[in-house]
Amino acid sequence: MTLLSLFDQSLIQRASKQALDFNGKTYTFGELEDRSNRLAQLLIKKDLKQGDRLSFFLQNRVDVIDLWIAGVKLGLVIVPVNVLYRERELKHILSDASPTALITSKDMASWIPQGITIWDVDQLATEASHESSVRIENKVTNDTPLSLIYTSGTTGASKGAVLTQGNFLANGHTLVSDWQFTDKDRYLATLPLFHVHGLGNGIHCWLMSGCHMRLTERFEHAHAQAWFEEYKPTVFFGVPAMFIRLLEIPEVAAKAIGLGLRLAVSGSAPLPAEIHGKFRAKFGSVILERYGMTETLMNVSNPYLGERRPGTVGLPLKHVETKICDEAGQLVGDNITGELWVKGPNVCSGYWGRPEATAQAWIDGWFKTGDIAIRAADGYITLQGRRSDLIISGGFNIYPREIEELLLEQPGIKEATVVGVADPIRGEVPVAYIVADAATWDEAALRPRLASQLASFKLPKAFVRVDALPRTALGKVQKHLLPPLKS
Ligand code: MCA
Ligand code: AMP
Repeated sequence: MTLLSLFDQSLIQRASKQALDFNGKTYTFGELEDRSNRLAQLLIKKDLKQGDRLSFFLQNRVDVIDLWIAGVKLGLVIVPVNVLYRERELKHILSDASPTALITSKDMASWIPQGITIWDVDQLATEASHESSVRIENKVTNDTPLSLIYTSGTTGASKGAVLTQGNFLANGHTLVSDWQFTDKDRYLATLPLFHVHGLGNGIHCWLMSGCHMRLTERFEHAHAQAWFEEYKPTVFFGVPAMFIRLLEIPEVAAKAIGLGLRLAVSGSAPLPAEIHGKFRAKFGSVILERYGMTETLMNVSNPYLGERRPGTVGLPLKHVETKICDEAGQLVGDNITGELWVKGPNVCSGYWGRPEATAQAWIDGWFKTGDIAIRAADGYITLQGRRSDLIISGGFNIYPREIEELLLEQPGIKEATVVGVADPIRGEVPVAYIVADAATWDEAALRPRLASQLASFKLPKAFVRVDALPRTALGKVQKHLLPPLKS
């Protein structure tokens, strides 16, 4: 079984079935097969070979899907980049992954560093439309890398997780069967396609099951009610911030939406049990929470049939082994807190060009997630935090060190530390505590400077000036001793 053979159950066997609507246009699976074939023909003419990296910096659009399917056929390595990233963040990823080109759109061009080969997405689509629609298939196996997805893992520097076709196959195949996808489903896709939640889960469940997908450029809470009412999805995948936004929908409308929604999946950040309860009361739909990582795709999920227990991430998926270990790597018993380790065909085998970071995270085939977890006697796993000081805001990850380093480059800032503070919608938002020269400190000038160099979700929501940062005798900042934010 290959990833493409599973896609073919839709691309070939359901060729005339409606597959997708996006921005008022509709596409059958057969049309997607042709579009990706034409793009693959063009990419070959542009001299791309199996194993070459090709990056995209795009909002959700059908061209991202064409690129992904063409990548599977040709054995390319697709490198997605978060659209909210700015020059500094792009520079790191693009110099690390060294893709042949970055596919982007004109409106995004101003954020792209000099010296990068750019292919305009619209021009590429026009060129591809003149190509033959005959399929080119390179010899790929389940071990062929398909994507380099950047994540910070358990340490600061952003690293590319090398995910293979087999990793995506294992993940998608399990989710389609465990979550009981059929070709009758209607999946509302608002998650970004540059992260594994929207891409690895959403796109793969759709293509493997042959269901229908309505894709939006992004999630916009002002439109969410209308989207649900008009499209009537049976399936929705979201991050907690999206479910919190959906609670703004009035009671009667929410009940009607909930009637048709057989599967609402939350992940990427903790879903407060309170939101789980409120959603159930309002929509009559019980959110299914699951847990994954970029490096591993999905590991643990509440069951489709059976108890979806609020505040927990459920049970290991059927192809995944899990264990909870202490600092020394020894198993701990049930109801004892430890680090979650995972193993399975969904887990990638390492970071691109970083043998040391790979050796630190993978031990005897087990991946150390850095997530702190506890397992109940009946097997349900609850996440309790992380070993690192990762902040998750609206489902996007923020590594404090990256912002701290940038702050220290700014005039007048002598010391800086960044922490996550609770936010009712996004879960957490970053706040900076700084020691700065009174004479040169200028917050009004600092904000736009940082905004041009950081994704918007990483921009500190407040700057708190303190006389000194609380430190241990060894100089490590004690974040828990920082003064609370004044409201
Ligand atoms: C968000 N923003 C965007 C986009 N998404 N801007 C342009 N294009 C986008 N696609 C910006 C907004 O401009 C705004 O910036 C801020 O983000 C919040 O937007 P708002 O409309 O107020 O949205 P919200 O209602 O607060 O909801 C935020 C969101 C967003 C749409 C839920 O956080 C989001 O898309 N999250 C999904 C993240 C995700 O897919 N994570 C999966 C990672 P400003 O702040 O300047 O106003 S994969 C993963 O974690 C693992 C593997 C897993 O388990 O899934
Ligand atoms: P990423 O680096 O984007 O792959 O993010 C992966 C991290 O998101 C995991 O290590 C967890 O800390 C977090 N995460 C994913 N799903 C959940 C969940 N359901 N509950 C809590 N945290 C989650």
